[in-house]
Amino acid sequence: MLVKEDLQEFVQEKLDDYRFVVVSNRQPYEHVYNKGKIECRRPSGGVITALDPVMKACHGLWIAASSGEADHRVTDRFNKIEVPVDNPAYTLKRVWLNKQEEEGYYYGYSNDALWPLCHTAFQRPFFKQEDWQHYINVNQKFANAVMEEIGTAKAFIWIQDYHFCLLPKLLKDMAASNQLIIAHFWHIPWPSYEAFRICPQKNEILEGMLANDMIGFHTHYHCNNFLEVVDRQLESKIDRERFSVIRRDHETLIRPYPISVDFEEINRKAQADNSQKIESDLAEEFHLGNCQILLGVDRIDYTKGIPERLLAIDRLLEKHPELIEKIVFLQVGVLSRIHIAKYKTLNDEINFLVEKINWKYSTDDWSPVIFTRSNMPSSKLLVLYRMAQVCIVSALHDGMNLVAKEYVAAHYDEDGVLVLSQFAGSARELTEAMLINPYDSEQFSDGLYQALTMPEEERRKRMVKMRQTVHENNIFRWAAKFLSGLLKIEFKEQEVMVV
Ligand code: GDG
Repeated sequence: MLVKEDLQEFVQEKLDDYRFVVVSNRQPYEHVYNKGKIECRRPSGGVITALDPVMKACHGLWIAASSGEADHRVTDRFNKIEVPVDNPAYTLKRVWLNKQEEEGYYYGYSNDALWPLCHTAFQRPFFKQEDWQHYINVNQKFANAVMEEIGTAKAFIWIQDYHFCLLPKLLKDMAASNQLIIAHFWHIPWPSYEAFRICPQKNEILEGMLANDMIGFHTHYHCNNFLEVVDRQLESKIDRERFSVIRRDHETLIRPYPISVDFEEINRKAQADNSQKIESDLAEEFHLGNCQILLGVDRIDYTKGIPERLLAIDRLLEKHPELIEKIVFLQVGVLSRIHIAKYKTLNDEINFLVEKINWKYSTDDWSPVIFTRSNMPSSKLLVLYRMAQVCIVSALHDGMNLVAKEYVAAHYDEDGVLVLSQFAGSARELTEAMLINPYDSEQFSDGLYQALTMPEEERRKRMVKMRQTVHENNIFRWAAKFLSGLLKIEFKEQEVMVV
């Protein structure tokens, strides 16, 4: 197992001459007003969950878009702030976007075009010329922010996700030759050629991305899709032996690195001293009584399969009325991207289903579904994971899905059953989960029933195995493997672990 200190040492040793810079759209900490006072909050989302522990270990610079109304009040004249505020470990530089940029680049091109294009969730992507123009401008704005920080110094730039397809090329064009090592991690699925070819800006996107020295995906499957798309779309050489693309004398390595979570930290926090108190508060807040808890935790997004999950709960209670008053399904669902019409419709659909199911089965002091939209503090969330007998991850398509791994890491009691969509990247590693097809209500609801009635011995056997997997393949190992892959060093864990 690789720990935080090993990654720290590895970065110091191998990237010592280089500034370490991460670029993402979402920032790891935002400042907001609460009752007239400035408060620092952690936004929800997989990229932040994964990268924050890495940055705490590596002490680099993270450049991201501002998102909190009080952000500007706490940053210095270079738009920077040391974070986390109570125990600074790295620097956050904020980029300010105006309303039109946010609308066009974030809600428009990133999330109404690229997001549905890359996920097979049967939602049509919209490609609007003005959104694309904002996407270009914002990528340039981030390129300027990076260059403003690094000047002529050598730097390793680690770009996150689909918001920045053009950034690698913009940076390479602006920097001196050999000044930058640039790598990109793509957190969502990469689609097949058939799906990708509808994108009007496909060549610009591929050209931009192939300025990277390496592109990482969660799975081999996404790597193969990417290579196939490049092969069919651009004049280039695909080196199947080295798993790379060569275009105009520049080589881009394509590699699968399944992302993960900070197992040790989650495991520790889930059993913190105050966890008993948090547990009883949660039971009271959500009227959980003695019911068996089935838990869902997601950003409200059509890729996460939340209506499908509700339909499976409905079917479960239809087939097994003996579960009435014995179980409760608690969904923690933070609102996300609500300016996009599809998300508004999804929200209405979820509300309708929750009401319908509760109307159908509620008794005097019991309702089967509890839905909370508040962003839960992680101390509470980790205890809730541990309290839940079953965690339901029913994504229609997901790059990885960290909720699945967090649930496993929080179950220090080695109990609990993970019901996991076969279409989430995590299903490839967590094979001891109860795998379901979210589109198949019958099989899905049968999976839930099996999870609820699984003998203890079987539950423990599966959970122990999954915990070993997440413990071993933790977030520090992911980062170290990614970086060593990039530096073309043969990854030898023993070497990295020497203190
Ligand atoms: C993208 C890819 C890939 C959610 N609600 C609360 C809360 N969360 C946290 C969870 C988890 C994170 O948000 C969600 O991560 P996911 O991986 O499930 O999903 P995406 O945001 O879609 O992430 C995904 C990921 O990138 C990483 O590569 O796995 O496939 O789509 O950490 O815990 N956290 C807190 N309160 C909440 O209410 N504290």
